[in-house]
Order: sequence, then C-alpha cells, then structure tokens
Amino acid sequence: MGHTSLEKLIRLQRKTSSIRNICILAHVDHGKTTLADCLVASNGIISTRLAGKLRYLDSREDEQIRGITMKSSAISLHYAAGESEYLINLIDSPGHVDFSSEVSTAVRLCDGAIVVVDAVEGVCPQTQAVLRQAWLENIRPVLVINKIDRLIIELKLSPQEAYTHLQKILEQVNAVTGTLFTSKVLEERAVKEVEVQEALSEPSSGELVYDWSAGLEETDDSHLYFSPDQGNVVFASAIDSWGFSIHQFAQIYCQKMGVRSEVLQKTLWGDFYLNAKAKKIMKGAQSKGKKPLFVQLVLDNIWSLYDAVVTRRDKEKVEKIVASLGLTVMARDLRHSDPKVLLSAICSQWLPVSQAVLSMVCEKLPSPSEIGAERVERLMSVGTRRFDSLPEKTQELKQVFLDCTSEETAPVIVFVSKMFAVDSKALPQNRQRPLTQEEITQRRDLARQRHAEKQAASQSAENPESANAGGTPAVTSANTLTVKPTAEEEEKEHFIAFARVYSGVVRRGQRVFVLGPKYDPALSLRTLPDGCSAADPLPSVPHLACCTLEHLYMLMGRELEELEEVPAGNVLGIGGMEEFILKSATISTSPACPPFTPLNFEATPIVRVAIEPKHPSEMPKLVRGMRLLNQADPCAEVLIQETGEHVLVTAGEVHLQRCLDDLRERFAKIGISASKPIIPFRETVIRPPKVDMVNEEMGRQQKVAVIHQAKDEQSKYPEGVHVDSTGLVTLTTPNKMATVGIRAVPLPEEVTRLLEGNSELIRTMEQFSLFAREGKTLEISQKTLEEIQGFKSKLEGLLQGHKWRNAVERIWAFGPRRCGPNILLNSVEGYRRPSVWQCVEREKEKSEAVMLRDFDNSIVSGFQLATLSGPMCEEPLMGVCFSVESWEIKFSSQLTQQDSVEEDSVSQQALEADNNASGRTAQSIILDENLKKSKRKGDTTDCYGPFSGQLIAAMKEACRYAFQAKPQRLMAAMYTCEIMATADVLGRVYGVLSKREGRVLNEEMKEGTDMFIIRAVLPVAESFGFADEMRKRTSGLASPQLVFSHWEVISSDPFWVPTTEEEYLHFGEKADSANQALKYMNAVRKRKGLYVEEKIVEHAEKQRTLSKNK
Ligand SMILES: Nc1nc2c(ncn2[C@@H]2O[C@H](COP(=O)(O)OP(=O)(O)OP(=O)(O)O)[C@@H](O)[C@H]2O)c(=O)[nH]1
Ligand SMILES: [Mg+2]
Repeated sequence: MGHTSLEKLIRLQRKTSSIRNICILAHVDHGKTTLADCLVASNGIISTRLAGKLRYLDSREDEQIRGITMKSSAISLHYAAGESEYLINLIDSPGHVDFSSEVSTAVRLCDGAIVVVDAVEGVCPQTQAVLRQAWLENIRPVLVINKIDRLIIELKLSPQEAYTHLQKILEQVNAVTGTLFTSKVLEERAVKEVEVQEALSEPSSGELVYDWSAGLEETDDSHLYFSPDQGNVVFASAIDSWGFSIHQFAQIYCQKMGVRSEVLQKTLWGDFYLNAKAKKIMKGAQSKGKKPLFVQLVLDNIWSLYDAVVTRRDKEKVEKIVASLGLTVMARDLRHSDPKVLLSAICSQWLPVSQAVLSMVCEKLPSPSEIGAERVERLMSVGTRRFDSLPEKTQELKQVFLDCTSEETAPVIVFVSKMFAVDSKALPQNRQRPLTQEEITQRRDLARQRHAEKQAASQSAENPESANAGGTPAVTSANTLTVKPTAEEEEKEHFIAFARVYSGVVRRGQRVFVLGPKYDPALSLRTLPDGCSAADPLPSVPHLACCTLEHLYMLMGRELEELEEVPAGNVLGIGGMEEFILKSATISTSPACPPFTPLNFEATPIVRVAIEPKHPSEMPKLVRGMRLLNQADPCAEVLIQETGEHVLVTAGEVHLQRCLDDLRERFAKIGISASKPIIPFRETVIRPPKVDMVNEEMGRQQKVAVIHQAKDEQSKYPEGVHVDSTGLVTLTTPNKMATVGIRAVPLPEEVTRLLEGNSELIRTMEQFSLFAREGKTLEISQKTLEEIQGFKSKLEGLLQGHKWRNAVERIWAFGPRRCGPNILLNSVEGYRRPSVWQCVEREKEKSEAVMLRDFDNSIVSGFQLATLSGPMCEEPLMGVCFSVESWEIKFSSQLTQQDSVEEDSVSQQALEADNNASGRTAQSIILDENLKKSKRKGDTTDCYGPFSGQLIAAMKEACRYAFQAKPQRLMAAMYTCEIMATADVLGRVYGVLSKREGRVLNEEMKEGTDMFIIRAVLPVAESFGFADEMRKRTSGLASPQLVFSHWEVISSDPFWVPTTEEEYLHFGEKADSANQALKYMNAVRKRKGLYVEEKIVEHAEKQRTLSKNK
C-alpha cells in the first residue's frame, strides 16, 4: 500500500474516538475471510476483482489449500464517512472448533464483533459459541447475514420466501442472545439484591422486601437484539461483493418516493406494505396478503438483477438496469463469459459491501474510549479475587482504563493475548524494499570500484584481459549486496506479540514491566520502592520481569509496518518479547497493574500424540521446535511424559495436523514421526449389573459364582491385605503401625458431572483450606461464595438416601489433583476433621471442636495418587467415592514427632508431582518401589522408611484393592457432532456413524431448506479420520465438527469371561471379539509398557459371523 496512507493511519491512531477494534466471528465457512477480503479491497490493498477469491488474510499455505482459517490475523484499515475518518483494526478469526482458542485471543483485544451467519445454514454450534464468547468478554456484536445469493441460486426461493427465511434466521440469532442476556440480567439482579440485603441488614430494623418482578421488565434490552431497523444488521453476499443495510435503501428510496428516510428506516423491515392508491405505508402486510416493503423495494430488485445477469443472461435488460441505477460497467465485464464477473462489477458499485459493513461498524460499535466499567473490573480481577480486595493503587488504575488517554503521564498498560511466529524475512527491517534510483547508482559505482580493484589484483598475478568491466558483473554484485541477511539469520523464527494498548503511549526502546499471569501487585507494592520504574535496578519480584520494547509494528495482514510509537486504544505487534512472554502477558509501566484475567478457552485439548524425530540425532532440534510451537500456539500443550516421550496435546485432528506441519516445516525443520493419537480414558466402578452379557437377568446362581470367584481371588492378595465379601479392604502398613479400611462406591452420574463442572470452585475451596491451615484467610468474592454454597446444596440434593447420609459434610478431599471428580469420604468413627466447606461455614465450625489428626495429609496424598492412575490401565479415576471406614494408628509419640515434619514434604512432593501431569505415574512408581523395597528387607521398623510414606503407599494400595473389589469399567471420552446433510446422503452419514460406534441423538429438518441436522455422539477413540471419511462418503456434502462433550461408561466389562451356556454360545470360547473395553484397556496397557494378559490363538477356529455388523 502507498506510503501516504500509512501516515494517515498513524495519524488516526492518535484519535481514540475514531478507532474501532473489531473482529469477525462465525461458524466455520460462513464467509468471514471472504468478507474481510471485501473490506481489505476497499483500501486498495488488494484489487476489487480479486476480493473474495484471494482470501488475503489466510496467509498460510495450508489455510489456502484447505480453505479454512487456522489463526486469527489483523489488519488496519481506513474508512471515511463524509467528514469523519476512522481507523479500523480488523481481526479475522477461524471458525473451526479446533481453533476456538484463536477466537478467544482475538475477542480479548476488541471492543466489537461482526458476527457472520450463513443465510442457508443459519445458526450453527460455533455461531452460538462465538456469541457466547462475545458476551463473556462484554463486547458488542453486529450481524451480517451472508451468502444471500445462495437463497437465489441454490435454494431458488422467491423474494417472499427469502424474506420469511431471513426473518427466521434473525429470530434464531436473537434467541441465542436472548438466553445469554436473560442469564446476565438475572445475575446482575442477584448481585444487586445481595447489596440491598447487606445495606438493609446493617441497621437491623426494617423488613426485607423483595420485588421479584423487578429486573427483566425494567431493563431496556432493545439495543441488544439484532434488528435491521436498529441498523445493526447487514444482508450480504461477500462473494459477489454486495451488501446493504436498511439505511442504504432508505436513502435510495426517500427521494424517489418522497417519504422521509427515518420513516423508511423504521418500516422497510417488518410487517409494512405500500398502499399504492393512498400512497401510504401501512401496517399489516401479512394479514392483508400484501408484499412487505422489504420484498417489494429491496429483494425484488436484487432477484431481478440476478435473474437478468446470471439466470437468463439478458444483455438488454442488464443494460437497462445498469442505466437505471446510474452505474458504469466496463465493456469487458459486459462481455465476460462468466456472469459472476458482470454481477460483481454491477453490485460492487451499486451496493458495496464494504461501505455497508464499515459504516455499520463505525456507527454501532464502540470506540476504545467507551470501554465500560464492568468490563474493566472483569479484566482486572483475576479468578476468584474481588475487585475491591485489590490494593488501593491497583484500584485507582480502573480510572486509567476508563480514560484510555495517550497523555504522557498516563501509565502504559498493554495486554498480549498471543505470540505468533513470523519469518525473519517478513520483518520490515529485513524486507527488501525497491531501491531508489540514487541508491542504484551508488551501489553500481561501489561495485565497479570493487570489481576494478579485483581485476587489478588478478592482473598483477596473471595476464588478464578485461576491457569493459562495468556491465553485467557489476549488476550481479549489486544484487548480492541487497540480499543481506545471513543464512542463520534467515532461519530464525521471530515472535511477535499480538497486543493492544489500553492506556498510555508505548514507544520503541521504552522500559516496561512484564507481568506474568500469577503476578500479585500487592506483593510488589510492598517490596518495590514507591514510584519506581522499570528502568531502575530493582529487587526481584516473582512473576515480574523488566524488558525493553524493541520493535513496534502495525499489523497489516501479511505484512508488518514498523512504528515508533503506538497510542492508547490500538492493536499492535511487539517484537523481541519471546524471552519474556510464553503465551500471554500484561505489560505495564506501573507495578500496581494487575495481570489481566486469563483468556477463557472453549476448546479442551484432548488429542495427544507422542512425537519423535526420524533421526535420533535430531532430538535437540525437535525439543527446540516443540518449545517454539508451544509458544506460538495459544492452545497446544507440549510435555514430556514419564516414559520420556515428547507429547503434543492439541484440540482436535485438524489442529494436530497443523501443529505437525508447523513443526516439520517451521520450528524444527526435521522429519518427525508422530504416534497414533493417545486416547484418554477414565476408570470407574459401577453397581453390580443386573443383566449379563446376553441380556439375561442375573440369577442367584451367577451371583454365587461371582462370590465364589471373589473367594478364589482372596488368595491372590498379598499379605496384610484383607478383602471381605462386601468390598471392604483392610490394609496394614509394613511396620504394622497403621491399618486403614476402605470401601469403593460408585458415585451417581449426576454427582460426577457436577464435580467435573465445578473443579474451579473446588480448587478455590482447597486453596482456602490451605490458607486456613497456615493461619491466613483468602478473600473470596461474594459471588464465588454463593456459587460454592449453591454447589454444596446441589451436591446434598443429589446424594440422597441412607447410604449417603450426611455424606456431603463428611467429604475429606477431592481427587485427583485435589479438584477431580472423585471423593474421599470420612467414615471413621469418632474422627472429626475441619470440613472442606470451611469457607462457607466459618461460624459453625468454630462452635464445634474439630481437630486434624496427624498424618491426615498422608491419607489425602494416598487418595490423590490412587485416583490419578487406576489399576486397570493407569488412567485417572472418575466418579468413585472412597469411604475410609476405619483408620487406626498405634505408634510411639516419638515417631510422630520425627515423621510429621517429613510428612509435609513428602505430601508436598506428591502434590507437585500431581500438578505436573507428566510426572504423575512416576511418583506412584517410586512409591510402589519403596513399598516393595521395604517389604523385602525384613521387619525392623526403621527399614520401612518414613512412616508417612508408608501410610501414603498403604492408602493408595488400599484404594486400588477397594476399586478392584467392585465391578470395574472403562470410561471413554465422547465427542458430540452436528452434521448437516441433504436427504440423499443421509443414509451414508448414518453408515459412517454406526461403523464408528456413534449414537444418533436426534435428527431434524432445518426449516426452509432440504437439509437435515443430525446430532450424534461418538467416542473419541473412534473419531480419527471420521471427518475425512464423512466428507468422502458424502462427496463433501457433510462435514462434521467434533466437540468434546463428556465421559461415558463403556458398558462391557473388560474382565468378563463367559460363564453361562448362553454366553458361550453367543461369544465363543475366547469371547474377546466383542469386548471393546478389553481392547481399549489392552491398547493402553501396551502403550504404557504394562503387562498385558493375552491369549495366543492355539487352534484357529473357523471364523463366525457375529450378529453385530462390523
Ligand atoms: N455462495 C456464496 N459463497 C460464499 C460467500 N461468501 C463466502 N463464500 C464461500 O464460502 C466458503 C468459505 O468462505 P471463507 O471466507 O473461507 O469462510 P470462513 O468463515 O473464513 O471460514 P473459516 O475461516 O475456515 O471459518 C468459500 O468457498 C467461499 O467462496 C457468499 O456470499 N456466497
Ligand atoms: Mg476464514
């Protein structure tokens, strides 16, 4: 782009009120990048002819090949509306679920969003997800209904039908915003009520009066809904480069019809019609069977244009239309063989989409200076901390946010939402710019001179012959001069921080603080001297670093423009931060600034693969490459497992593919091989099943057989372990000092789900207890406290019946990692320990005498280890309750003294290992090892090691045995997917689904189209290649997106062997063909190098066709 307009952009950066930071959000393939192309073309960066075909912001090769966006990228655009000029920082985001973390990074930096919806597909799962994200970040959306042309050409709807269809889509979108909005209003109301309550309770007199009707009705929500007459909806066809809002048509028709444009603005959308006789606009088009204004004045025109240009190719009519619209179309376009070229030539002049969208953006979306107080508080208060519990100086910064000024005195606050890698060639300082004439002459002279010198030198040696030395060689040497960067320099990846300035002006060379996500401003305010700056030599503070801003860039899609300074309210790129920032960070000149709340990622990283280099010697390169990848991707995780494998965790198959490509071609630049995806499982126990494998009710006989079996197994248990027929396991430590009695009970499914969904709360509770044990208190916001209370009562509601009497109060711990979906229950008679619910029942607790026994922590640690890796295949447990029924210790007091010191460190270690996912089984192995060692060495007390360690190991073993005493099951991770398909490929869709053990939840017809929507669940284990297969079998008509949904128990018993006649008949003697759970379990065990009990086929029997169609 031209130099002048860069200057213009820089000038506009200073005018905060005319900046708009916006992102484009939508479901995959709804046309975000195509729309962005049209907007980019309006600035002359790409030609209008290429707009929609180039997909300029999809700069990666794989994005172009696959046709989907994989990362968000930004571009700064200029827009002039009459007198006023605007700077629009536009971010295009990916729509594929695998990349939803890229959406989060984009949304955080914006104040508004353009939500794009496909006119045919309507609201899709990702549309809902992005609307939700926009809500969570408090940014305002506007709507673009794209691909209207498909209604004309593909669905062949009449204008009237199209109108009804568009109304439905609008309703759908508004229904989504409606639900979000109501929940928010209710929440706000609750907060208000609490405040009122607090205010009222102080002067203890007066009654509490609630007005339950208040709230919803009072709040004006009209601006929150999308409605064309509000001006926040644009109808478009990005590929044909047209788009309009009601406003534009109101302008066009107000003169023609002699009606005020405000009147048209209100009536062009809705149930209004034109009464030709009375020359009036009247209400009630539908009831009177008249054409609504929108159809008559808007859609009819567009339809007839398409009809003339595309369907009938009626040249005369086209010329007439062109003339009547007062447009000029080049003869070459008129003659073009592809009617679409003519169409977009006409449309881009008549209804330019960029004009419609950008004017809506400038009018309806807020500028950075309009940032709301609520959003600021949310950005500033991390996690469960209350905004008003932040230090005073930090709270003062709220005003700074709200002001958003670029004054010299304002502190600099910048948030970096992600790091992205660029080639060093792409950096402006290394870019080859065209040489000016002067420079060329200069260089030529220089080269000539050198050449002459060289010649002179060689002449003296040999007898040379050089008459005209000038021409060609000089040019080559001039060329070599321009290609400066050395090979090494070129290889290097540069990371650019994707950031936004919230306050102050950032300058090149400025010294700033980099605040990590765990930084605590209160701590540094205490330790750092008042009024210090990042340029001073300072004592070290945790999670705080000082650095210099080396390079500032304006992000221009595929290019970067170097800047000297960037004022508040702008999106920018910062170079040279890779040493200081891993993925995201806050940058400030004030140490009082809190770190921003972490981004909320919708995607769960679930697909793991182990990676190794093709040549073992290239390991270091791989390690370095993986580190770079980890930094460059907001969602990918890289870790080293206990087996020494390098593991990459990604959000899905497409994401995995992209990460591997990146590693190969960019970060490691070596050949790598990836293992098959490592599929996660969970282990659980269930209630004894009532029917057997052939669906026959289990009679007494079998039960007897089962018990008999259990008795047989008793001999398998090592010494010191006793298992009774009810599943109670008693285990004594090797030094015979302590005995624990434990029973495993399956948790009801809803409870597991509840625990899973509230792990954040559980973690807060855990933290609170930890603080309390150290004698400190953790400030928890009122909202969180209420949530904890609500969580507790829900749990109480679910754990009903005599078996669970008082269970919620008796919860000892959650696990694994102290927040997982398993419960440790205190059923020890006479042992009262501090409740895990301490934070919500402070008063109650004081009144009752409770005491923590010594070694309480060891029991918890043992439980944590046991739940982290189960006995089936060392996968984490889920939905299991371990009830400690007895716990006796007989030891000398001196032993306690010595050990309780060690105990903390041991459990601390265990915990640390827990937190670090990679080290998890390693820890348990070590402990196992300890246990074995100590067993081997005779029976003197000392040789068993620290008592707490023994107790941890004993507890863990007891839990494992208790687990094994119950019917064990594997749980599989499940994806949900929504597939849209036409009736003719429906059969194939079902075929692929059932082949992969998918289960259809429901199927419905999408209104107004011939599409079916099928919702199904599918085990993650069967999902690899699913999307590809589906696409192939349906010739690309159905492409599902898989979203992780939940864990599900696999009903078959991996340890099952046929016992009855029927079962033998049904499954054969080996009976392993049908046992999916066994297959999964053995695959995991094999991968982990555990012992696998396999039957080797001795006498191959004739294959039987099993009833199940495989
Ligand atoms: N008929 C029609 N097709 C369109 C229109 N806009 C975009 N498309 C097509 O839809 C497909 C997807 O367009 P993209 O712009 O890549 O969609 P996207 O939303 O950026 O997709 P992701 O970034 O992968 O989520 C392309 O094949 C476009 O040509 C439109 O207005 N009409
Ligand atoms: Mg895209």
